[in-house]
Amino acid sequence: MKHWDQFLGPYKQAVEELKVKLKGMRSQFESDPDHSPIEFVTGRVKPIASILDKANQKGVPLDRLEAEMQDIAGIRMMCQFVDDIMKVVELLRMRNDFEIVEERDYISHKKASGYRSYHVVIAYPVQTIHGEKKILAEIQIRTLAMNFWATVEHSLNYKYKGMFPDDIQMRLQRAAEAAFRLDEEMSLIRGEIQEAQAFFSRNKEMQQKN
Ligand code: 0O2
Repeated sequence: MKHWDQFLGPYKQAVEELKVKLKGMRSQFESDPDHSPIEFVTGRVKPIASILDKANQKGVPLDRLEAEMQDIAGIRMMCQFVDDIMKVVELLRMRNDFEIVEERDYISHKKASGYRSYHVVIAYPVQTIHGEKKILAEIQIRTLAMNFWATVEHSLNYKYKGMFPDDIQMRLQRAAEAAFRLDEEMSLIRGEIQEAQAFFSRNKEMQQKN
């Protein structure tokens, strides 16, 4: 257990630091006339049981985890609109506090499961008492609709261990299509939504001042 604490320490630190930094990007948009492409940010360190399961499934020896498992540190950035996703990716590409090592576009190329999301794998330098340590972290960028579907599918996957009964499989596929259509519809009335949101936050500001 002490070994796991030591191994996961830099990942925990990376997740905490990245959450502060990427939430900071959202706060900066609050004082900017542009609409924030980031709705909210979450992060987690993969639980030990999931690390072991995935290593087992993929045949990764435990001494290769650091080099081969890219999502022990995981960050999610949620957006309102599909177009916001590439804006967030551009913002990540401009940063110089980490290096992008890989990008996976499951939006243009959705997975057979119906999963959609944009993954950016980064090498993030963590400062430790033994010096700098670069760790891999995966940033998943998705819309609220994509996140809803992925969260539900993930729970069902956990229950059925990937062996979905036919009716559930069919419903999940239909739900994935519905989430896709929801994203399309929201994109079409994006201007209206943003105007209403700007009006709402101006009103809130005025009320706070009075
Ligand atoms: P958790 O519990 O989220 O940590 P592979 O497992 O081979 O598909 P690989 O090579 O690690 O994946 O890379 P990938 O697909 O870019 O990233 C894996 C992570 O993406 C998963 O982590 C999920 O978070 C998410 N993901 C990928 N495919 C799906 C999917 O079909 N459904 C859902 N709900 N999420 C998906 P873990 O380790 O599976 O899980």
